[in-house]
Amino acid sequence: MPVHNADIAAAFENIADLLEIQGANPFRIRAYRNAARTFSELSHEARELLAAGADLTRLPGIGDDLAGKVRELVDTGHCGVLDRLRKELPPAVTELLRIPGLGPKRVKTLWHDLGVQTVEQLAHAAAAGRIRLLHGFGEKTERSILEAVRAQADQQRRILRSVAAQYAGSLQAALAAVPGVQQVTMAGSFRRCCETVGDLDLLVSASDTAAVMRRFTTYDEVADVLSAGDTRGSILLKSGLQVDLRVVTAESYGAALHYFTGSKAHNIAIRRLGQKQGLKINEYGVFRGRSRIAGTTEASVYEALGLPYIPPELRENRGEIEQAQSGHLPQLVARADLRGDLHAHTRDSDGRDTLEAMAKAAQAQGLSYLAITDHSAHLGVTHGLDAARLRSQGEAIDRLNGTFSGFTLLKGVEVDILEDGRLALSDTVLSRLDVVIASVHSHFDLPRTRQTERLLRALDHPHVTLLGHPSGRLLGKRAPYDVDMERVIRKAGERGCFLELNSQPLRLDLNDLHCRMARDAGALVSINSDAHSTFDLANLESGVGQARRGWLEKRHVLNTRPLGALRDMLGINP
Ligand code: DGT
Ligand code: CA
Ligand code: CA
Ligand code: ZN
Repeated sequence: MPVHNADIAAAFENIADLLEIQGANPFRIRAYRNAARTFSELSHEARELLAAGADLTRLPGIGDDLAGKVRELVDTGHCGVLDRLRKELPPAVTELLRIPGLGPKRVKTLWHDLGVQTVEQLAHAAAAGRIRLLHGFGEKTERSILEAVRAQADQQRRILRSVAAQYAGSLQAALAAVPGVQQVTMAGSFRRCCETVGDLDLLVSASDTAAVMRRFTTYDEVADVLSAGDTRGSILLKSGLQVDLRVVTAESYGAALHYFTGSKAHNIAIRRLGQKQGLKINEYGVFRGRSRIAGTTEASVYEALGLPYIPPELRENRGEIEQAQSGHLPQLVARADLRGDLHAHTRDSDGRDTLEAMAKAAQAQGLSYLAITDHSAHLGVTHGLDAARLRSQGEAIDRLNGTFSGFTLLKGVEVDILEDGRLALSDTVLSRLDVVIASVHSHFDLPRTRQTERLLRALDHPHVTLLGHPSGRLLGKRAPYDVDMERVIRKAGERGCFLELNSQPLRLDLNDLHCRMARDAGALVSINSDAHSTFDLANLESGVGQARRGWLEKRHVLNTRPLGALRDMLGINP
């Protein structure tokens, strides 16, 4: 069974957790956590990179030792260190660490004093009032543990789209290889480019239905076959991801694709619109009385209703049907529209690659400019740049730019927004740069009014170009900070500042609704990779998916501008 990046990340997270409960060296623990993050965000499968002879030590935070463990996992499906740790500790104990408020010390106490080893046992103990009796715990802690357990149960049912994509690809390929298969598409929330998916919905058209079902239920990553009929089935993959399959004839493929792409709200609205025109719409086609008038392609379904094709990212019943009716659907931005990227790190701060390597990779991705925006020197940021180091990086950029043709590195920084909204670098330093990204990396839990004032003040700063990852959320890990985002977005529009759509799979920040708010407020959005290595430039693809969900067109996206126009907009001298 092939090992996916998500498996590697999970193994490393597990090792880190177990080491943490054992009270191991914090640096060692951090190394595993960083490695887990690297693999969970990597857009290429490690096993494919290895097969292609790539050197994994070029990835952020991966040295020889960790690269060796990845190879071991890929080759054998096991990791010796993890197996050993698991013998020393009950594995479910690590799940307790994921409950907000429970660190290794408390987990150890719960385990030793109450024998609590699983989240379920934890919930029982909390409900029975046994936790408040422990040393270092109180009634309040007990209550928040119970709440956290419930919140986590809701959250954990969904997985990142970028992670699901790793499983989707190989499954689709396996089914596409079955003789008689014509089309294979991942429908559902996956096709609508949602940030997270509850399950995968696979649609296949084939002449031999039984062969497709056989291949599906015997796929080598199946943990459990939940159901298997003639034309529909559901499996649970070993990763815990559920996949629903529908097999249809080529004739009704379009209607089925429309139905299973959803969203449910969009489907219902479309069906209602059909009813008004005397049409019946279901997953087999569009019918007038007994005659079938459309359904072979998705476009034909919309056409039968007198509508233009509505892209999947818009299908949330958020006004797209009305806009389609009046001929005002947005012309959504596409990856090919991006001319550059305004957020990237190098090994000068916490990135992995050199200026030159980042430039080459960006050029290979079809970009004509890349802003280098390493972190500012500040408390808690490792290797942040101060004025002197920024200056010498700028000189290196000038030298390199002299050697490129058709490509330009821009000079920038990602500067911390301090607690009170001031920036961590002086005006003089900032004024010399082309791109200043202001980001919050601390004090996430200020009260709403103070957090809002803080961001507004940062946007008022004359040298700020972009507000970085504006809400600060990490999908499934950290909630957005409490801030009046509407006001922040309006302010950016008024001030002529730009808002980042950070494309890291864990961030995708701005979210879709905020993108749309930015569009309405006249604040341009910059779709940025926030690359910490050359591999991460591929993040831009996810960012574009999110931007499309937010109704953004090419004109609403700052980095669709060619360099000359961008320079004019940012007031940079060539
Ligand atoms: P998810 O899986 O929670 O991320 O979201 P979806 O949108 O993929 O939802 P899912 O997997 O339950 O169903 C896939 C699509 O099938 C959904 O987007 C629309 C269609 N569908 C499912 N149930 C219904 C229904 O009761 N009525 C209609 N009209 N469509 C449905
Ligand atoms: Ca789904
Ligand atoms: Ca489903
Ligand atoms: Zn960054």
